[in-house]
Amino acid sequence: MKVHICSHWKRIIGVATLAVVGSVMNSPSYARPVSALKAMKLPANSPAPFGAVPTPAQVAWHEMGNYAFLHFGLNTYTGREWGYGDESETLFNPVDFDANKIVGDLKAAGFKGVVLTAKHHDGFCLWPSKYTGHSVKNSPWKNGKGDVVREISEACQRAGLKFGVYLSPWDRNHAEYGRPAYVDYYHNQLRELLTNYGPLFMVWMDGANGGDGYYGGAREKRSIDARTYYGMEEIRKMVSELQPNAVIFGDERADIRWIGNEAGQSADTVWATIPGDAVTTPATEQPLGHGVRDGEKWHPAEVDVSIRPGWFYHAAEDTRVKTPQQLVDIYYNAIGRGADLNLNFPPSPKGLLGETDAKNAREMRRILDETFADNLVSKVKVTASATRQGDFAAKKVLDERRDTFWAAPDEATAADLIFETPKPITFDVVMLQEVVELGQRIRGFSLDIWENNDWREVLNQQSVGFKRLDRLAAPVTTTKVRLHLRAPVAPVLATFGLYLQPATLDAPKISRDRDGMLRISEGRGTVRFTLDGSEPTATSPLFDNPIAFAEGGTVRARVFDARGNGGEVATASFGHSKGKWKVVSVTAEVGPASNAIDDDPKTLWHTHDGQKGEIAPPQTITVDMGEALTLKGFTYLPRQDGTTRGMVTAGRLEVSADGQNWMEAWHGEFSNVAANPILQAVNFPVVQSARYFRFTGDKVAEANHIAIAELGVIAQ
Ligand code: FUL
Repeated sequence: MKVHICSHWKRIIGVATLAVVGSVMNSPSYARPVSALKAMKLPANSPAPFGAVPTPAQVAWHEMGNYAFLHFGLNTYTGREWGYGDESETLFNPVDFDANKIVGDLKAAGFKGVVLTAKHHDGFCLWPSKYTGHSVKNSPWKNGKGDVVREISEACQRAGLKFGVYLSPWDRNHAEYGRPAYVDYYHNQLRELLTNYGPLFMVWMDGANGGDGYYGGAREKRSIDARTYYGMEEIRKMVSELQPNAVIFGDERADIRWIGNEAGQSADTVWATIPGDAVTTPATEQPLGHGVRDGEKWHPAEVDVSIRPGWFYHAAEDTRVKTPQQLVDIYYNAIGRGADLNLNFPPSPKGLLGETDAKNAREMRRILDETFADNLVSKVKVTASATRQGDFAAKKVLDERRDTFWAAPDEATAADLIFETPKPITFDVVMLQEVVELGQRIRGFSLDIWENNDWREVLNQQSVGFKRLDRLAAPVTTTKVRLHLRAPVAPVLATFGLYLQPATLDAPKISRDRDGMLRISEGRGTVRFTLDGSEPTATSPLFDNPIAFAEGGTVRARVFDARGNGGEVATASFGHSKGKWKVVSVTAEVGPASNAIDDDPKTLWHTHDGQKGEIAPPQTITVDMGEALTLKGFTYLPRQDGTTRGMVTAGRLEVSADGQNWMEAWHGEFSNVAANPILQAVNFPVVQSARYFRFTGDKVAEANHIAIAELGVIAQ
């Protein structure tokens, strides 16, 4: 869970002042830095700004476009996504840590900055904070003399990348968490980071809070009200005094909002503004994902997503690194909706990025660079149906500059720009940019191409903002393009571009039916595959007919063209096939319990009766697998339909040989499933022989019932 959830954002209208809990700021020991950011110089007779506009720091952030997240810490060594707070500092020992190499890999993939998890929810600090012993200074790494924050920040400076910090407000280690003393501690830590590590472009404040934790040995649940507890006004003040060029990621009191999911998705329409009094809301509600048109506050979205399923490094995910094409899709979802992209790379326990991670990111960059190298209309004739007096000619949209632009006269709230090319052009990507300094003005646009002596519409959308990118389903060819813009005031356009994506060999589709037969779709070429986790090459076995694959494992497949060029690698992991499985019993079911073992992620076992209400956790399902298996672990797929109601966040798995005598094989937490509902693959501490298993969902993210998409086992 990323943000403080308040389902009725209107509820807090009128709350003007926020309680600042127990924090007195010491005055900084050095001269106050001055903002280096200058507002854009607007040409004479520019239209008046419309509605909310960004601050200079927000503009600088928009201009970055993409930066990289680094999730690194004790979770890297424990395999967890959320540490409990009781992990030993001695686990941290990245023997090959090389900040220049990490930052160099990110720079090569075109990232403009890095945000490092200086402290995640487990409270472990990657810098030797003077306010806690729970940090690198008590680790064996560099004999306790190391400082990851310093090394990454300096590597960024050397490489010309910007640097930012993630400082988790929720701290499962600190004894005083939940009380005023912790707020002082948090502010003190923030001040250390704002003061000692050079210029920062971002302070990333996560909103997650699962309640329970170690808390100095208390091992209990602590509840806080995130609206008032952390002293946000004080934090804002400190950041603006000590790092005036930095933006804060967080709730509506921050500068940058969350897009509402950790899957790299966005809606077709995304507004950069929100109502001035809004609080952040769950992903499914406005205004988090979509923003609100004509909102009073400029509060643009960041798309944060990991290149792997989890945020931290887990060796088991080495084969599940997102492919270059998946990363390209994410880029369009983020940058193409006026958001920035914060793509996470988790360093390994040795302290380096995964090779595939760095390679796929570079390949993503190559595809994007090839696409955007050539604006097919950059030198063509452009005319506008109406142009404002002054230096606003239509051709200004082709000079790639945001500070020179086309603008309509005040009386025109709709206008057309027509681009005529001397020779036919073929394109499948459309790019538009507004002048955000003049507000998000455009409410709708469409694009027509001239075809068979008539106009044909190929695109029709609403929001533009800092940048809009759309990909057409297939390339189109024409000699004339008409862009129609609508706005409540005179529309303004900074840049326009048409591009053609390079051809790629798409990844094949891998599937397995309930009887355990494996299928791989053909694609344009021959399909080669591996079952040992390695990348398929031109000499890997050919896939032609379905093969029996009941025991499960990892399948990787790739299409090769006639010249032997390999396309994108598809990877799919399967547990043991569920063909012989039956539900023996269930403590309650409204959505049938069999839905949890039907291999269909869309159907749910749930206990929410629309008429009678909710049946509360804990709830247990018992499954007969039809044969004795040696189990290394189990899998749980949280509900995938975009809601967190009834989503299990903690549970138990017991096993039995005869269905009578049971033994607990695992119990624990499914960390971060609410924000990132990926497949949870849990390894048992000890391998178990069993024919039966029973799963109990103990805690849920929201509401008071159980909802489960799928359960499976990992057999030897
Ligand atoms: C989430 C956190 O709970 C995750 O662990 C991760 O840090 C992600 C970026 O934000 O809400």
